[in-house]
Amino acid sequence: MRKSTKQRQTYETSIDVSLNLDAQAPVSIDTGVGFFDHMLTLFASHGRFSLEVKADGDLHIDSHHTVEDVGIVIGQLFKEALGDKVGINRYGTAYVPMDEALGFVSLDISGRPYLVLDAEFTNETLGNFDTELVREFLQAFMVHAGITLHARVLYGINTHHKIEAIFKALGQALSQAIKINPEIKGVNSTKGLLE
Ligand SMILES: [Mn+2]
Repeated sequence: MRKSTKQRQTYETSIDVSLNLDAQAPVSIDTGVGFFDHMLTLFASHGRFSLEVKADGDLHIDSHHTVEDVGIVIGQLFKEALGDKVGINRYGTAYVPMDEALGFVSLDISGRPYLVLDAEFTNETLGNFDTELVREFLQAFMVHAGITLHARVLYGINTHHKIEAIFKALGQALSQAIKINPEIKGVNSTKGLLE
């Protein structure tokens, strides 16, 4: 089974995460940041993987440390659960419409972290979630997972819809990329290694 679990404790956050790439349940998210919980739930359910997150962060400051640190741990768990990456598709791409907004994600589980994010949000906050933390989450996740990640909101009006489209697209692209493909012998690289 491709699964991994981790507890991480700092002076800013205390985080407990379990990931199973080969199960679709349970998905249970509790970070104290409602909108972020909503996004991670969509991320996991569209990604078709099981994800349990319990985070206690310094929300009396703001949601920055909590969102960033959860991104770090989820990224680490993906890297660990994927192991040597033998047989996985490696690439995934998804367009996701959410009413008037259209989100796009294309990614490569390459071992080379790189983020391209092209998105603008009108609302600075959604509940106690700062919308600039979308970048912080993606940055933390892709660095620690070793993923080349391109994310874009092509158009849209409503900030909630725009961010939701990105997280659903991220889940769907990941679900393709992590899938074991019987046609792929070894790792999907002419180099023979995905670090
Ligand atoms: Mn929603």
